[in-house]
Amino acid sequence: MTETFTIEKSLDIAHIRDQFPILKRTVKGKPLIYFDNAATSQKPKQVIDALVDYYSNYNANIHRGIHSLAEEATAAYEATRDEVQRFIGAASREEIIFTRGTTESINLVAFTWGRQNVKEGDEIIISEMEHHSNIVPWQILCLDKKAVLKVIPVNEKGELKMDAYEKLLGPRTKLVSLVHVSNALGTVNPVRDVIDLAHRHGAHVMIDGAQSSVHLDIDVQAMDCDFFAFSSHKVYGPTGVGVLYGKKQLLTDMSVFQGGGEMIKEVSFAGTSYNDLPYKYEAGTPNIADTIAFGTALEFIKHVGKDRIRDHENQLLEYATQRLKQIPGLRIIGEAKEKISVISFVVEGVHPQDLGILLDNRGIAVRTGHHCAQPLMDSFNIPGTTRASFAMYNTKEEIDELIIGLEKAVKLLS
Ligand code: C6P
Repeated sequence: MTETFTIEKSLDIAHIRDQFPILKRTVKGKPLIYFDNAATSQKPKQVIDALVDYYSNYNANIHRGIHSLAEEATAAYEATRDEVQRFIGAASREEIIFTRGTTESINLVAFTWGRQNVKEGDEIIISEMEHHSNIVPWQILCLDKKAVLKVIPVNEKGELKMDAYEKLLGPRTKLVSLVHVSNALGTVNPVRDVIDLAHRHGAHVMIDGAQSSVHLDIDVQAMDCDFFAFSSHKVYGPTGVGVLYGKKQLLTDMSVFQGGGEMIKEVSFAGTSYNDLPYKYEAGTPNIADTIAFGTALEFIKHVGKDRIRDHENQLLEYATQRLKQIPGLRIIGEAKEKISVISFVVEGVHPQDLGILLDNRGIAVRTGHHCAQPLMDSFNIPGTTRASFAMYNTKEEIDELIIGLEKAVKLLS
C-alpha cells in the first residue's frame, strides 16, 4: 500500500511544516497532529509576521488619514482586496466586500438583497447538507417575509439529489443558496449545474465557499454564481475576516447593511447618501491587521501552489479512507464520488465525543459532534460524527498515528 502514496515527492512537506510554528508544539506530551483544518487551519509564520509587522510598524486607521502611516495601512488593506479578486477570479475589485466571515457574508445577503427582493409566497432553496450559517439566515428571512424555504435532499452517499432539485425549482424561486463543499461530508457539489438550472428559472444563486476556497480553484465568473462567501481563517489566514463576492449590478442595486462611518458619502439630518462599492457595505473601522495578513495567506497559498496542495490532500484522503475502512465497526459518513479533504465517520457503539477525548490524549485534534449541520446528521439518523480534515502540512505518518489511536480507542470503548 505504501508505495502507491508519493506524497512527500510532490510537496516538500518538511519545508512546509517548518513554516507553521504551532506544529512544533506538543499536546499531552505528544507531538501535535492537527486534523481539525475544516474548523480552522493553522497559520504560517508569514501570516503571523504580517500581523506583528502591522502593529509594530504602521498601525493606523484606513481611508481616513493623510499621514504616512494611514496611507501605508490603507495600501496594504486594499492590496488584500486585489489579492482576493485574483484568488476567486472576480471581474472587479469593487465586487469584493470584506466581512467578518462566511456567516456574516450570508447574513449580509439575507438582510439586504433578501429583504428587498423576497416577497410573501416566494421560495428559497437550500440543501440538506448546509451548515447552520446557510440555513438560519434564510429561515429568519422566510419567517419575516412569509416566504417558503425548500430543501434539496441528499442521498445515502451524501450527494445532492439533482432530480429532486430540478423539481423544487419553479416560478416563485428567488434564490438558491448552496454549500460548495460540505464541511461534514467533504462532498463537492456540482455548482455549475445547480447555477445553470437556477438561472434558467430566473433565480439567483449564492455559494457558500467556506470549505471549497482553500482546496478548489475558484473562478466566480466561470461558475457564474451571483454571490460567493468564504472566510480567511480557513485559508491559512486570521480569524475575524471574510469575503462576500457579489456581481456588481446586484451589489449596486442592493440596500445597505449596517450604517456608520466609511459607508457614507454625505450625512445630514435631512438624509444620507451612501458610498460607492465596495465601501457601501463596510461600515466602521474594519479588521485592518487581519485583513492585511489574510492577503499574506493568499499569497502563501499561491506560492505553494493550489493544485499541488490539492493533489497532496487528495492522496491523504484516499489513504485515510482505505485505512479507516479496515477498522471493524467503522462506517464512513459521506462517500460522494466528488469528495475532498474531509473524512467523517461513526463507530458502532462508540460515542464520537469519547473517541475525540481519547485521540486528544495522543495529541491528535479531530472534531466531533454535528459540525453545525444538525439537519444533515438527522437525515443520516446519527447524533454526530468524528471528523478528520486535512491541510497542506498533514502527512501519511500522521494518518498512521490516527489509525493506531482509533484502533486503541475503539478497543477500549466498545
Ligand atoms: N465550519 C467547521 O468546523 P465562519 O464561522 O463564518 O467562518 O464559517 C461558517 C461556515 C459556513 N459554511 C461552512 C460550509 C462551514 O464549514 C463553516 C464553518 C466550521 O466545519 C466551524 S462550525
